[in-house]
Amino acid sequence: MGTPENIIVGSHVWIEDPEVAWIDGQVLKINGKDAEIETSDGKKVVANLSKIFPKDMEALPGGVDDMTKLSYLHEPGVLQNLKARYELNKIYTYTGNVLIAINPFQKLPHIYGAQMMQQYKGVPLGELSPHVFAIAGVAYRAMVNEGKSNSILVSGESGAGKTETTKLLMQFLAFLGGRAVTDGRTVEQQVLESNPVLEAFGNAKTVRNNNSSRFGKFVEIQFDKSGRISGAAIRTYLLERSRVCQVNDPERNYHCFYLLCAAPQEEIEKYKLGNPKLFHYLNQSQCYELADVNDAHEYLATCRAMGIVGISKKDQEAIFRVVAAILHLGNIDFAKGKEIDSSIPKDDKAKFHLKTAAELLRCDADALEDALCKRLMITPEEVIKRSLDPGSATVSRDGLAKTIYSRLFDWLVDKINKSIGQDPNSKCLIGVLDIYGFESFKLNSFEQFCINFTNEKLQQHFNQHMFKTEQEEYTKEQIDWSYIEFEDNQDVLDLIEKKPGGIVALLDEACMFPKSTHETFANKLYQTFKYNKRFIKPKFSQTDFTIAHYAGEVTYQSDQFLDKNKDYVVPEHQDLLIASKCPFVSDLFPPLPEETSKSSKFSSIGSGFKLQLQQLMETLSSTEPHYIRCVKPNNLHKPAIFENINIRHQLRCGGVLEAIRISCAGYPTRRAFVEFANRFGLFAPEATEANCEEKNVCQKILEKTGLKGYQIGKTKVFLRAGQMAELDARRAQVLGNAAKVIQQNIRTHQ
Ligand code: AD9
Ligand code: MG
Repeated sequence: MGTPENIIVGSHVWIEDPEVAWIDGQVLKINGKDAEIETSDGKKVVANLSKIFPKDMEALPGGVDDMTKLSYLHEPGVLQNLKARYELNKIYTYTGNVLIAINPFQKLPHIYGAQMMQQYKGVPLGELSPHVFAIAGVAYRAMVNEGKSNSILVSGESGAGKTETTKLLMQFLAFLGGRAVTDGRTVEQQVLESNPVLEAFGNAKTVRNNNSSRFGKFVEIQFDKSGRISGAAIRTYLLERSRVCQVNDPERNYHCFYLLCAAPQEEIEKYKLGNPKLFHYLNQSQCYELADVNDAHEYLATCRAMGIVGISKKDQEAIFRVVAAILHLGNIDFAKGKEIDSSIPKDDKAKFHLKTAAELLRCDADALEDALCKRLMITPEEVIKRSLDPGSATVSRDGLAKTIYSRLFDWLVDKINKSIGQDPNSKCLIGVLDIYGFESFKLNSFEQFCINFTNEKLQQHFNQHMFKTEQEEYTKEQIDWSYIEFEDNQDVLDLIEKKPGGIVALLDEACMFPKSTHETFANKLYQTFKYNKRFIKPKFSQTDFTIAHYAGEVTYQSDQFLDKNKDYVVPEHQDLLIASKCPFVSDLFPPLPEETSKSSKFSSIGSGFKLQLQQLMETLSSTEPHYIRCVKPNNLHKPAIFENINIRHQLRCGGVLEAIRISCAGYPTRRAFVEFANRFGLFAPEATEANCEEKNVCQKILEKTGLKGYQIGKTKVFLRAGQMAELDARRAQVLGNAAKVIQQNIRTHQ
């Protein structure tokens, strides 16, 4: 992307800066490959010419609404443009067909209301300011006109605004494809109301986002022949299970626990609840309330939304009974029993919660105690009841809580799907994907591994698609093109998912082998991938491993990988809940098929997830994709703060810059003939004066400049990376010379 040959003394340029990512300045001197630059904050710095980018001195103060309109398409230019727009509350910008959305962290009702929806209805992309509605509109029209399914992929890091964006997309699609009826439960209303229900049970406050989705979601909206919404299907991915039992300050558990504790008094008494501070699963963190959220109000709103998506009052009661039971489970503490290595409920308080949990789950209290404190050992000779020590009983208790909660979540998704209903005759759908972005924390475990695996998959899809549309534009303009190289991440995907021999497969193997530990697993990885350039063994660890992802290196701690990969319900827990007198509870635990319960055939979260992803990718590849990249402008969650370094990192991770690079490998700058002729007409005044056709004027100009490699299409000039900068430099020179001549003339005449 660099164009050092165009940089001369006096050029305005961008250079890298540790604080603001890129700073502008002016070249004072050039010594060989280095340039001395005076930056706009008054410093003098020396930088290699290859690290300097030309600055567009004619950039519009309010920025351009599409990055491809930038004269210089490079990282500092992109960042500058986004910043200029964000300062004016213009949070949306296109990069070709990709929409970049920067979280405003404030309500901007004027850009979303009914009036806006009306405005964006039926308007082609690019006619109005960039907007999520415009993207949804394009997808909808493409579907109606071409009869082809479309998808909208929303990505970005936690708190970047994916879920809010998804909801806006769904609102607009419901507006376009809804029926005029407002009473009763229409399909589109149910689709929209599924959001608050899933958020109550699948979202939680984290340090990154007060309403963080702890699961991935793909909503498939089906349409009939006339473009009306006729059905929908929601698929969810990998709910974070550990949060049910373990919450770090200042985060919270899932919203549903707190809103239930704020329910009307009658319910509180029925479920024997009270202040959330009383419950171990909630009081590990000191955060109980959310700013601007009233849990009592949320309880009622959630019940209302549940009603709309078709969950009966009776089922609602059962759902909350199970949620309350989980809170009581968490308060069953254990102490040492009489026998060695055995455990019993610690005190009267623990006994009370055990009894209450059993009552709420409609199962026998003694059976619950047994299921938590004992295990059956089946040997060829006999069945032995073995006791668990207090530590193991606690693990058993938490395991039960997590299993019940994740089954409850799956039940909700299933119920919503059944009640909205699928349209078997629908040929077209619009899929909306709201899935976790790339994650790299101080400590990274199995969850991050799966999340980053997802992102590798989506990145590959994105690259391939961007590349394809690039080529299509060239074909449309009838210009010659050759194959563009771009960095493929197939090698990372192979490392993770190849069968046999990829990390997921090796993890499964380790899980099936009883003597495995995370040390043996890590060792196996080190041996297998010794020469893999995407795999690194960190110097100072015997169990961590690093993957060189497309978005950067991430080091994973392997210690919980084996446990977290096991999708295993303890048979004692299964038996306990199947026996529940409440059909809702027993239905959460359908009996296992005979074979699987006997043979110890192991079911793996990693492989299951891999399969789900594979299906998702198949669905996506049968659709025309549209991309929205959400960006989080700062970590303070405050409006009007644009942190350059932070944003640059996200643009790099989201592949936005890679897409730009792909486009730079071809003909990144396109200019309509008129525009080009106006800007550079001064190189070929005779052609401009002769009133030639615009295309011919452009041709003349380009011939005169002696540039190589450009192309002239049907309506646009296509320039190679750096050529625009070169033309501008020459233009500045011509204009400068002209100015000098004028000045001299003025002087000689004085
Ligand atoms: V996570 O990966 O689920 O943790 P998301 O989904 O990317 O994350 P979310 O959509 O929940 O982020 O947005 C975070 C917060 O930013 C919201 O709760 C809003 O307060 C705020 N936000 C996001 N988008 C908008 C918007 N278009 N207008 C106003 C917004 N506020
Ligand atoms: Mg979200």
